[in-house]
Amino acid sequence: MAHRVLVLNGPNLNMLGTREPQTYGSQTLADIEKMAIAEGKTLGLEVTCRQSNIEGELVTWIQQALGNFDAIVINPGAYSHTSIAIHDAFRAVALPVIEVHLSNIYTREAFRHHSYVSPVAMGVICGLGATGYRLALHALAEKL
Ligand code: CA2
Repeated sequence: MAHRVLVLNGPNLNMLGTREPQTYGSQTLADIEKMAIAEGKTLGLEVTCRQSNIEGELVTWIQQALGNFDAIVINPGAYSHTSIAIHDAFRAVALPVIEVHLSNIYTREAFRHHSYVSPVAMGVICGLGATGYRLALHALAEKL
């Protein structure tokens, strides 16, 4: 059976493609999700994509991933830098997680340099734009 991967995107990522293309690229979230599903197929992964602007909704989806998904790829958006709740949810489910950021958070403001998700992630990819999601799926295809 194909491995099931949940691709989660956090707050404001539904705005991709409309503003700040120099930071986040010109692709929309729909473009990225379409690409992730197609890339997943080539790798034998069944990819499901969800986005929320609500911290608790992301926590609930992470909890519900247990038993329903084999791994999670997440761009937690600004919750990366603030959310102990998302950190705790990943610890609770103990599924393999890859954290993705479109921008290089280390070349930006100091408040983006710390992520609560990174310590509970198998790996972290940042600064490579939408390619980061593809690379995360490749890593999971090798490691699952
Ligand atoms: O680089 C990333 O992927 C981020 O996770 C994006 C978050 C930011 O808070 C993180 O520090 C790094 C913000 C996403 C905002 O997306 C927008 C897209 C278009 C227009 C405005 C915001």
